Amino acid sequence: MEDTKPAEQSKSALKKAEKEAKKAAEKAAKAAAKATLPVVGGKKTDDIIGITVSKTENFAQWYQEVVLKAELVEYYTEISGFYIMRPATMYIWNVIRKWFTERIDAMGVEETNFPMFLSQKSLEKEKDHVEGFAPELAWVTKAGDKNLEVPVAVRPTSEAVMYPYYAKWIRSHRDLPFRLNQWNSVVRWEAKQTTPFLRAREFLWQEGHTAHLTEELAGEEVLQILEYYAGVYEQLLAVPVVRGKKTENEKFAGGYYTTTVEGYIPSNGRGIQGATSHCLGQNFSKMFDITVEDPNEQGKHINVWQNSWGLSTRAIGVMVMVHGDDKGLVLPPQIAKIQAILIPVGITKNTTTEDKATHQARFAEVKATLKTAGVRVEDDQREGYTPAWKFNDWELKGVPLRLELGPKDVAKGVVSFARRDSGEKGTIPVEELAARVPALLETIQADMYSRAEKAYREHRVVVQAWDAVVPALDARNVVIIPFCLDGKCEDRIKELTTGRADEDPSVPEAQRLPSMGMKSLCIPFEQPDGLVHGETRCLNPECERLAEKFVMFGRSY
Ligand code: 87F
Repeated sequence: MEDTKPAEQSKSALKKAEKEAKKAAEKAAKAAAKATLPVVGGKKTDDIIGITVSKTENFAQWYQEVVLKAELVEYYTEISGFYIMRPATMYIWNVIRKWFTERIDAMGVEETNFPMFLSQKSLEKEKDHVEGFAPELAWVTKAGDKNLEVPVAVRPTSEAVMYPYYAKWIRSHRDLPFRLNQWNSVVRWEAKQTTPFLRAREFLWQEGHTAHLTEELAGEEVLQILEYYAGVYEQLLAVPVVRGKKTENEKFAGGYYTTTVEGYIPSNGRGIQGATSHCLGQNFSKMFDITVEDPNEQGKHINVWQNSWGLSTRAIGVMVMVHGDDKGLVLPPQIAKIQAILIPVGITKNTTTEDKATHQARFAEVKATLKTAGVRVEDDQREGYTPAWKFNDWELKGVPLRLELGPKDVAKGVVSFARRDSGEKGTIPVEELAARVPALLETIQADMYSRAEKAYREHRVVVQAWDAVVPALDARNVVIIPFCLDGKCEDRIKELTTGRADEDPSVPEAQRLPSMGMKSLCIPFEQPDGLVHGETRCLNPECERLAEKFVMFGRSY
């Protein structure tokens, strides 16, 4: 090959690359064929329109079917662990983005966009905390057919990308607070099983990175942001969360302390981290040399106090898991692109032309009235589908309110409705629509939150006897226990609660509860009564220490 001309050489390289690409594509297609949903009753479940398993019977498959069939995501079968976010998802994400942006704007946070690649060198700066995450880094090693002189990593988070520039831009205490936020995607090459929204190899999030003069100022912001994260969950997604602080074991290793909002999935009793707001302390400002001159002492430099905070599309997955039912997705009205779907009913071949015309006119009026009232309403006048088929279709997609208008309704001057969340049905007089429908949507939002809040409250149990811990977990609870806060003790608690009961072959696999041990979810800011300092012992029977705090533990995502 030595005497082949360069042009030919690159031609053959191209051919080789093409061949390899073709092979890879064939392999991916095979994997794609396997990645479809399982077979039920001789039919592939993805050929059946509705959800084929109940949420209680097989939660994992139920979830997969809901996110696919409600058209939130599609599997990107080319590369495993990646998902396509379809418009239904992006609508929700954009509502969250708008709500959160309004609030951080008001705080003075500005929007930015940094490159998606990290150099080896900048990674080395924060070596200590990167070490643990190294297996998840994705590297680009080639451009075209040439190896890069220095490979670059795809950002898994942007501290190491951004902070060299913070060092450059932050000069004086007058530059503080310095606050930037970006909405982007990050890549973490997860080795664990991936799940749409909850654990994907690429996900959307916002990451805020700020710098302050003092610990106190940084601390205030940490809590302010945490409250907004709670707001995203509670006010938009109708999902309750517990606010708290992470233990040393569970905090972001590079930071000073981590605050978190923790959610709960009733179907399997697992806890799930909702979003985190970290105070990084001066750790990164020391690593990256981000300093300002001390306003009180000329010539003296102080390292800034930094925070970072992030909320990802995982929130959407939590919402699906909490609210969905056997018919599919159930959307809280706040985040529903279509809040009410108006469907014509009772029109048959026997309906007179005149009645049809009157119905058409009323139908259009109803829709216009609702639009004017600020309701996100659509109508479904598709030909060739029965009303019943349409009902199922919109239920699957989670539309909060179904409105039906038939000749009988027209005669009575009403519109019939059916709530997606509760199934409740009724009628609303046409002249009251503009007031009643928005009110009903608010009620739906509030009721969805209340039901989820009740489920969480009832499954968040204070446990003061060690032997009651595993049974409480098996009953799908998260537990709040007196704990010494020691990291080794926490590791031991995980070991001690890792059980085998669910490996029992006599129990059908789908019904087996997770055997995993529990980890700490957070130290709730709101502490239950009953811990006597200097008296109450740590609940771990092997632990000799006194309890410092009530800590929420659970099996978790
Ligand atoms: C995975 C690979 C490499 C989490 C990783 O939480 C690095 C990391 O640094 C990593 N997974 N983290 C911690 C992220 C901390 C922090 N960053 C800004 C956030 C919120 C947004």
